[in-house]
Amino acid sequence: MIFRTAALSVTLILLVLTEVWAQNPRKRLAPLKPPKVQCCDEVRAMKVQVANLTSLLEELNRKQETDLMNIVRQMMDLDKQNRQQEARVTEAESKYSEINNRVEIMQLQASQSVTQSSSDAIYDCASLYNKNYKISGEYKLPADEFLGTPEIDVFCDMESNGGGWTLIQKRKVGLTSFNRDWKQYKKGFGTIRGDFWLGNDNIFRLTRQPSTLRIEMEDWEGETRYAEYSHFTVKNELNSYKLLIGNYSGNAGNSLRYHNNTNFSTMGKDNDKCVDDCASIRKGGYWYNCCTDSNLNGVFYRHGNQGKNTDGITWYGWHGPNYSLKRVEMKIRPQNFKS
Ligand SMILES: [Ca+2]
Repeated sequence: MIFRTAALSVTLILLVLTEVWAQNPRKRLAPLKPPKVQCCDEVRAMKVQVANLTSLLEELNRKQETDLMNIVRQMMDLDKQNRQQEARVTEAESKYSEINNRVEIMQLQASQSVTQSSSDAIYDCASLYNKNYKISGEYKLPADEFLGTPEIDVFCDMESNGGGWTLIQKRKVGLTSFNRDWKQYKKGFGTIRGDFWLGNDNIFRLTRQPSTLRIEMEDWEGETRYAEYSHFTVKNELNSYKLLIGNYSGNAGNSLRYHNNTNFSTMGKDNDKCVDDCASIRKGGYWYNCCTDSNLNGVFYRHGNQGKNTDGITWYGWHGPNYSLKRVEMKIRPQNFKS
């Protein structure tokens, strides 16, 4: 009995030991297993991350591509818009010039039809102004049958100082030489929309009625001055287009008075009151005395700098003999003109 009990005890102890033994290795192995699991999880996580990144990259690539495409498309759109705008500007410009042309034609037709139908003829821009043509621009004055002179292209200033002004001279662009001979000054030269001399025959024709002369000047600093003579006449060719002026007003100084009662001189035609040949010294056509207190048909010097030369576009009463003006306009209208 004692042996059986002891045997049972031994068996129990063995069982317990076996159990303990069986548990122990598991306990000892346990710390080995978890790192293996952690490693694989990490790899798996990394794989997932890589996959995610790859798809993100692909997405980014796609997005960049579409962005690029969008930019290209936008640029193409902009280019198209640009071209459309350019076309619109061109169209507007051509429309503008078309309208301008139409206005000019209307002005022309108006002046012509008025001459044919009206009892009072068109003499100058003042006549046109009085017939309600109040846009500044190029007009055609009809031929003068009495004088036997042809029609004249003129530029009418219908805006400044009451309008009705017929321009007889303009210096502004500076590309037209005013150093010309008698014949050219007689007939006129240049372009009506640019620099020109209307012609001594035309000026004689226009000043047969009592006229006012207004001279507007601008210097290279942008300042403007004027000189006005309420009496202005130019005689005919037989009288060498002699100048008669009087009754000055203005703020530029009276620098045409010295030229009053003198004949017109040009290159090759010395009608001045001097031993010298003023026209060749001052390089223009003008009513030279001996020689100048003004030289509005002189040489155009850019920025007024004529150095030591005395042949520029001068008006001594304002800037003296060594300063060439930037812009000059000489215009006339009848003394009795009312705007
Ligand atoms: Ca002389």
